[in-house]
Amino acid sequence: MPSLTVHAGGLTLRNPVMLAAGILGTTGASLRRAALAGAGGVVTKSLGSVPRDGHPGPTIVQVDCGLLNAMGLPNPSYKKFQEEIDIARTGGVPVVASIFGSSAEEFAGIARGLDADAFELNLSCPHAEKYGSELGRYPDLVEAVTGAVKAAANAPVWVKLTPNTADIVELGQAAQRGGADAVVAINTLKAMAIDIETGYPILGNRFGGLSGPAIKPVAVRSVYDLALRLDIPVIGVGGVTSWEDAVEMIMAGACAVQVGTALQKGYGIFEEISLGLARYLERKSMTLEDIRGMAGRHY
Ligand code: RRO
Repeated sequence: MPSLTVHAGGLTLRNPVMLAAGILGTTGASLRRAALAGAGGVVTKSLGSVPRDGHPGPTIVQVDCGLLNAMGLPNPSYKKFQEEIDIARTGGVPVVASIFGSSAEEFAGIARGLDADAFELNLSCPHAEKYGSELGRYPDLVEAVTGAVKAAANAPVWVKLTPNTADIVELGQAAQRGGADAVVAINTLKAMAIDIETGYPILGNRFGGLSGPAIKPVAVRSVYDLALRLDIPVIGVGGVTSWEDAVEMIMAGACAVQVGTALQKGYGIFEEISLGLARYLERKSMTLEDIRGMAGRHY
């Protein structure tokens, strides 16, 4: 079987199929389980500087084409999560801490106080006042936050970008100027659902983020544009459900992919995607490097 090892944004991954932020990342045990099930790396639920309950329920609704969530950044604070990261690390793969704040200083403070294998800056949650895309849609703020965390952190810094913008490449370029080791594209698309019997929005927060198969073409296009224009690696996330999706994302230019909503199928998804990817490469007599960015070389 061809090697699936990748060097992505300052980390070495035994395979390019990672657990995405926000899914099963709330305990060390579930992160470890994803690692033992075959994930090449795992990302925690986003961590802030103080404990947070999140939005009122309902916080998740299944729609025809994917999943709509407005969790609202619930987390016990980064200080209380260090022991979970230490447990997650016993799974034997890199543990990436997703972090959020409302200013460059708050982000930097968390990165300084947390021991993780890399940081993924959440500059893209689509539905939290003062956080996420409320900062992350401004290139100057993306650059400032990235620069502050790079100066504070002793681990690689990845920046997760929002698709809820006119030009995601501008945001990627800002992250690159700030010194990011990689960008991660994309977070969820701002969306909503309405109960037609009552006329009420279904989510407690009214608006939420759409994930799953519906957003995969948006993610593929975003990864493609970013990979063509940036010098730093791009990690692809958004609707990856099968090994074919992973191949498509890598052909768009991704070094690695993250799987979130498809975890509804169970932990077996990691091995299923890795195995499918390896068999595909073997059948085509190609390596991961051969197919990475292939779609961009045809024009
Ligand atoms: O917690 C959430 O509601 C959430 C976050 Br932090 C995010 O980045 N993306 C998302 O869809 N939901």
